[in-house]
Amino acid sequence: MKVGIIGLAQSGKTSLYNALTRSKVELNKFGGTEISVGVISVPDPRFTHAVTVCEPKKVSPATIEFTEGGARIERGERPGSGSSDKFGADFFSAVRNMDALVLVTRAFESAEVVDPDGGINPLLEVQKISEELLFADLTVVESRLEKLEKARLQKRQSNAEAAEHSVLDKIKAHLETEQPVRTLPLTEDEQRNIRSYAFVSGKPLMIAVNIGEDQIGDSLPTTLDPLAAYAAEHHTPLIAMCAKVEAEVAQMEPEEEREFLEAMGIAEAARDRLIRAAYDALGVMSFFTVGPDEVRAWTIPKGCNAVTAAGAIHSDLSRGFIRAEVIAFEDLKATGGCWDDAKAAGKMRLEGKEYLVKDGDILQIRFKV
Ligand SMILES: Nc1nc2c(ncn2[C@@H]2O[C@H](COP(=O)(O)OP(=O)(O)OP(=O)(O)O)[C@@H](O)[C@H]2O)c(=O)[nH]1
Ligand SMILES: [Mg+2]
Repeated sequence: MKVGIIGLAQSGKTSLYNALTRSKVELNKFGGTEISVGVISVPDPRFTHAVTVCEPKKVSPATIEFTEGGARIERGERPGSGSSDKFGADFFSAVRNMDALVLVTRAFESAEVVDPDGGINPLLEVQKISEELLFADLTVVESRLEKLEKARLQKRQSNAEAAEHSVLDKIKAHLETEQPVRTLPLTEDEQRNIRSYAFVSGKPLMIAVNIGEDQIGDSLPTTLDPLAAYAAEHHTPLIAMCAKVEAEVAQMEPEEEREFLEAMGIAEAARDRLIRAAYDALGVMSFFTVGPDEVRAWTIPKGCNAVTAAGAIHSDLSRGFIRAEVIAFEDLKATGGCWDDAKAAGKMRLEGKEYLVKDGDILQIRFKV
């Protein structure tokens, strides 16, 4: 799963990247252009348990890849100069191949960092970037529609193009009401028709509001009420974190990090909260394969059936699917052993193609190709 970190200049993107990936990328005062990519393992107590009881030769947890740096947006010049924030072409190419986006917005006050024009306004930053994402998609849609329309008038439009035309018409109308592609309900066929466009406003979005050290606490500072209302209205997860502090403690050993966060009144690291939000926003879950050779976590869409899950492992497994052998995680845990012990205890079920895989299920696929 690829997650891109975006946001205006000096909002705390690199700090957040460092916090998430436990890296030490230098904070460049004038804005760096280098791109950082970091992969982290997704912490999951079920996975940890399976590793403990199975003692496998190889351990393959679920991972998330964070990308930062290619999607920096220059803030505009001083008020009255007529220029606005700059979204370069590289911004959109960086964003296009991500599965989800984290939008960092600045709420922290700092004497060391120049305030944005018009003062600190995290909601405005979010609105600006969201508008740009919509606008980028609208530009793509309009230029494609122009070509499709020409073909239609010349009566040389294929059926596939006609189908594409009608979805793009729908999307255009939706974007013109200032709503992102993400919120437009589309059928599976329609989604397939437009997949190659990788619309940027269609990507699951999370907002990470970068609060100051003095704003850390149990509840969101009231100054963020408008942002919270916006996030709720747009069904967008909102995560408040102090990137500077989180980046500092990310350099510690996990145990020490937890103690430090606790002492500062932070119940859970931003990293863990963000991972959960990403899973929710993407609508994905995990199943596991376990054994003495490897314990591995697989990421699949929620509500997917056994044959689709098998296909996530290998296309041969979905093609030649016979049955899925399933052990519920709780059953594996209760027997205290690995696959063979749970199976010997009668905890293994045989399921067919249509079985809806549950979060945490442990699978073995019987297949023949
Ligand atoms: N006080 C305070 N300062 C912060 C916080 N987060 C970031 N900063 C400071 O803000 C400045 C910008 O942080 P970066 O993480 O480099 O922000 P960025 O978005 O990557 O900046 P560019 O790459 O230039 O666009 C640095 O000087 C940070 O130390 C915070 O939570 N509190
Ligand atoms: Mg940076």
